[in-house]
Amino acid sequence: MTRYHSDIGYFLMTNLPGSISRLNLSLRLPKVLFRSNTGSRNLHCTRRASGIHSHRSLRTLAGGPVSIFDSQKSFISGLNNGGRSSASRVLATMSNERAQTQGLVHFKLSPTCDLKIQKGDITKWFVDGSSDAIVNPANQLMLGGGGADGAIHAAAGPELRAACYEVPEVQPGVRCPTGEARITPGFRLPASHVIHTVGPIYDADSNPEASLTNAYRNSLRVAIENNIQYVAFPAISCGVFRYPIDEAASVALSTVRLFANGLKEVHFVLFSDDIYNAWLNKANELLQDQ
Ligand code: AR6
Repeated sequence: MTRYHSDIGYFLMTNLPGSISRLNLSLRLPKVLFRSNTGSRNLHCTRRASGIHSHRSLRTLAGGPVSIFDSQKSFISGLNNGGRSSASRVLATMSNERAQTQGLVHFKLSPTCDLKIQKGDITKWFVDGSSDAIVNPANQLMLGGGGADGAIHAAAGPELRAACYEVPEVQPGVRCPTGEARITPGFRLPASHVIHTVGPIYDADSNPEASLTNAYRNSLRVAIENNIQYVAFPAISCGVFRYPIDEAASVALSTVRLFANGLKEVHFVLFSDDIYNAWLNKANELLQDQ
């Protein structure tokens, strides 16, 4: 598949030293045709499946080894806050290919499915642009909102809202009941699909743990039914819906551990340090023997 990222291509053409761009492009970028603003220079690159790709990370690449060190520092400080990490995982995730993502930590969910926890903006995430999906913590109406939902709609463009509008209402004003999930294309997002789910409003739900479990479980089920191989979750219900972070981490990780089989990778892309650290702590507790 050919994708055009003309602005990123232009940045690469004009800013990266040759050796750095060759090294990192071979590790991080999809099979793309980069085109400069003038359209006069093209560059084909191959990428291994990876995480977040943004102008910011490309700028970091231009900084060379120093910026890689900076990434490792912030990664280590995240783990130190967690206080209970596995040294082998730390080392494994400090390879060059991962150094540009923010604190990416890798766990095994099963022999065929990996879990990756990182900090970042989920709207920037993708793996292959064809069998990948980000999960949108939406509301029941499914026509956009604040938080991650608002950011996802803004990045996907108005086509996403139009596609959501086509999802049938199961009752007036409800396209996706709490705990269920629906899928649409990703439109202008780098990921190919969006899985919309509705987590519980913590203080209003009669059984928030069951509802949050359902939101994760049904998102995974919808992904598998649609031949998605890579899924990225935010911390569902941990923003506007005010689910306590440690409890949410426990529900999220124990649910993906049970129901991710059939996927190649499950990612958590977490916006803030406190949530990232809670997820790492819980993953080290629940997954250390896998
Ligand atoms: N990337 C990753 N995580 C993000 C991003 C982002 N771009 N933006 C926010 N977060 P929330 P909820 C984090 O409020 O609690 C909407 O109005 C955020 O820091 O987005 O399930 C919907 O329409 C938090 O940790 O979702 C619903 O009405 C997490 O994502 C309602 O909010 C979830 O916060 C859903 O509330």
